Amino acid sequence: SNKSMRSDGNTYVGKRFVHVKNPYLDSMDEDILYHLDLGTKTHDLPAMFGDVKFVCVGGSPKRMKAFALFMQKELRLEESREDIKDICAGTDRYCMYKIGPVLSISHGMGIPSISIMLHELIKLLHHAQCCDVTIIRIGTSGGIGITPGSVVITDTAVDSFFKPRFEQIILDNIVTRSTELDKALAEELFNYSKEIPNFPSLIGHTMCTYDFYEGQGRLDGALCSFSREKKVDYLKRAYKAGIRNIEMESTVFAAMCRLCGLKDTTVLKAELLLQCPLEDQTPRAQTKPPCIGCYRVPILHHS
Ligand code: R2B
Repeated sequence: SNKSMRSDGNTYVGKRFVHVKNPYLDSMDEDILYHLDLGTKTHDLPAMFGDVKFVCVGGSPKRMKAFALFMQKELRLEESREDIKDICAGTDRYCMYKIGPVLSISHGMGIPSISIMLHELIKLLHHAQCCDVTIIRIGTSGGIGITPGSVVITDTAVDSFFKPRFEQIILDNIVTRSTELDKALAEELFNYSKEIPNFPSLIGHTMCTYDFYEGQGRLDGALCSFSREKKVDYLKRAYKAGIRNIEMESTVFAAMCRLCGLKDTTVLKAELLLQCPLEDQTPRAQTKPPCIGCYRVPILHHS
């Protein structure tokens, strides 16, 4: 059957288009995607992006360029090597590369930064009439009670209270949105990862915080008002609640993508040692940047 039911309550038959939920957009003469340096009047978005099927997003522009080059190799599109140019070169907010049906985009650090990018990306995919799009955040995270270097495939993103929700402030209201990710996609990626030797991976909940230091129980920020014991107690409780890593974007990513009809998950390399309760965090700067290996999961079987 080409019917699929998702936890957002929608049943999809046949092609699943990316939808926007804004009644004003249709009546706008032009939609300017400010931070991507693209627009509906200045660019032929269906011609440029209509064939996109996979969108991979990650924090740093350099890493997303490296990922694009890696994809080019994997998809054997190297002959067009000189074509690897930043589509968003007119702005230094984000970078974007297109390699066949794959888009690689950077989103910066934290919820506000990824949320601006996602608004404009979702509109872009909608204007381009893309369908059946899978979006994967590939990035870095801090592991809890797992071997450093493990890749955590997120089934559910949770907030700092371990709840599967994202609280979006809209004007002066708080609107709570669900942060369930696509469980079937997480399982699929996990199964693929098992085919790769020496590739420690697991499925778990990912906690998303608003801050890298106090919000993640770190003792090495400019401010720290809690004890080591309180930190360890918090992380132990997080572990018990099924959380295996911490980062700063997954709740808004999950909330926005599911509302707009994108298949979504996050594949995050847990790069810092946070083996609660035995070890303190290793400062991020002392750990190696994620290796190209952490990209392999989403790539291998979606060519
Ligand atoms: C992971 O790494 C960044 C902080 O160092 C942040 O963007 C995140 O989620």
